[in-house]
Amino acid sequence: DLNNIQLIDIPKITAPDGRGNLSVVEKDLLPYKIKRVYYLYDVPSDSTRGGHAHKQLQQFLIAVAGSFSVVLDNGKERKTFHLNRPNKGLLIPSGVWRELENFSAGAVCLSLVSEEYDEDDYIREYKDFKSIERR
Ligand code: T46
Repeated sequence: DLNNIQLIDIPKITAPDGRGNLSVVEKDLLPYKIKRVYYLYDVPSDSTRGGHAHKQLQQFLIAVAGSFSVVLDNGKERKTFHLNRPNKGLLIPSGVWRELENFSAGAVCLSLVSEEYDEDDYIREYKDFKSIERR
């Protein structure tokens, strides 16, 4: 059910003396151990990233700079999330189709991931995704 997916607050520490903010992802925030970190940047505003689902992998996406949209699809419904704050993150469970779009200039999408890179974990054809989700 996509209604269980919400943006999660990342604790923010504001320096009392105007030195700015710091946000921290500690181990209890995510339901998995982080095995990999990658980030998307220099993404043209008209490009789409993602366009696949994962069999096992879970991930936490953060717009550490700029903004973008994440469209999630569980085979029955679609929901769009707007990520535009460095202290909010989107936890995407396995088995959910995702598309990232509308990248602003300078946007950086940080991804904290539960698995090592494995092309076999990807479902890259939407029709394959639909047929798996229907089972
Ligand atoms: C996701 C979205 C948000 C690697 O070699 N190692 C890696 O860890 C990753 C993530 C990718 N790659 C290679 C595989 C492709 O040849 O980098 C190339 C681009 O990967 P991909 O087309 O999967 O990129 P995105 O931005 O569409 O998807 C990525 C992640 O793969 C995916 O898990 O959810 O970012």
